[in-house]
Amino acid sequence: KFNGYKEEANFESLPIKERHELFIRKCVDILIKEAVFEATNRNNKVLNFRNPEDLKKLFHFELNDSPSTHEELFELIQDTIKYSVKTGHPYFVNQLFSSLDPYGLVGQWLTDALNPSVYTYEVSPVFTLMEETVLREMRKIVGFANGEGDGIFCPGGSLANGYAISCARHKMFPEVKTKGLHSLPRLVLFTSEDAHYSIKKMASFQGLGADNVYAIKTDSCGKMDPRDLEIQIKRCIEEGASPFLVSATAGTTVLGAFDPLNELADICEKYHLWLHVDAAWGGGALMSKKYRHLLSGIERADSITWNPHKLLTAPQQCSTLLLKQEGLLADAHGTNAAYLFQKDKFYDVKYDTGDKHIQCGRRADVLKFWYMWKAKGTNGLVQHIEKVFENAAHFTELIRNRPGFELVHPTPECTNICFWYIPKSLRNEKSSKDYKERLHRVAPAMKEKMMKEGTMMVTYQSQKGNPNFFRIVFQNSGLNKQDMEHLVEEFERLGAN
Ligand code: ABU
Repeated sequence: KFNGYKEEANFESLPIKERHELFIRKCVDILIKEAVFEATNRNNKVLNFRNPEDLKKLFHFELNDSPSTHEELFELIQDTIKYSVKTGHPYFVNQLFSSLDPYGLVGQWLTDALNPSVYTYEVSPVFTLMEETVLREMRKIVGFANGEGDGIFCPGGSLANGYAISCARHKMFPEVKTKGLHSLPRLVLFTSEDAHYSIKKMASFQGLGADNVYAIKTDSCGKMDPRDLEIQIKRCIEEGASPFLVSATAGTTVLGAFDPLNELADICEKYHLWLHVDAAWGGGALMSKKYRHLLSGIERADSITWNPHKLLTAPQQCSTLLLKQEGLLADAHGTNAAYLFQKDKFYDVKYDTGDKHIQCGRRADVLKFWYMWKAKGTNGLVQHIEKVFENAAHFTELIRNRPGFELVHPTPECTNICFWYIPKSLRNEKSSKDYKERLHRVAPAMKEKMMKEGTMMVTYQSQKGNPNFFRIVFQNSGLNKQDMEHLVEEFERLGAN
């Protein structure tokens, strides 16, 4: 029943400390075997899907008055692994994160073993200085002079985008901090129609209102149209509202498009607007001389969201906000809680960084990324990025002229590739009236089949009136050309009819 994970015969007679040690060692054995190696083995499934009602019956979710035995706890670990999606599996190409980096994993485990909260230097001396080091290095890579500026680790890219909105607003209207929204004119921000939904969400959350996020047209690649941006800024001014921020995207969520940052920066300078770049997804390309041109002009941004848990495959979560102006985060969000951020401490209190954040307790998301970076060196990160871009290009060429595949855009810029799979039964039906409707139903049906069989995971969506199409995402540099061929053939197998 317990797959060999039993307690020792003399377990009950051992002192509690030894019992805990044995328990932890056995759990780590299970994790290494089942959550790391078996979970990333190509011969095993990506997932073992069960409908919620069935999973409720199969899994002991309920909480009890009496304690569970260690053997029951081992079984719960195994069941958690069994029914979870193996996001480190090479064929989990569903999301803008994947892969299982051994150094990142150890960094994550070390973080959890030390259980820090990064608000004060007194509680998190090492993590505070690690954050300072990593954020400065990232700002250097972005191209901010000498890596100067400010930055924070955030719980996800959406929150990082929210911080950017808050800083931009504070810079223009510092009185908002004390007087609130009543003191302000109607503020408007601009982002492309393909931008991440968090921009709207954060505008609502901060009381600006989703209607005051003006959606700017994109071209056929998904890039923001600078001419439409200027038209919308002028419209906003004519309406008597106050434009304050443009949020550009470097690597859109679906198509992977990079907005023309230099042109947008020119417009922001002309109208004195804050330029934010949401490079949560595409920021990793900055590591490579070969691909950083995609983000040309990013050094002109006032703020940047960059998530190392995406293209750079740090374990979830690892999101950053980088700012050009030092001190703005603390000015906008600091409240000087006297019980935590005492000004009369014996060390330099500039290292008590917690008041820049809107949260109090905060995980040390830096360690896993710093540790990976140490393990691979910057050169290793560059090689990783170049490999995933090569993989994406290889996959694109494999499907470009292959019967049944049709690219949504012929030259994807990032490593997310969007395409339709057209089953044989539909291949000669393009002119029929209900073609789009029938094609729209293909991706959900194939997705259901792939989830139930557990052989791979690739997401789909419709966008701008297009019928549902697949978006496959490459950021695991452990994948090779055979994997690309396997994935293509798997689409053909699942779509056969
Ligand atoms: N920013 C979250 C992206 C989610 C995804 O499409 O993978």
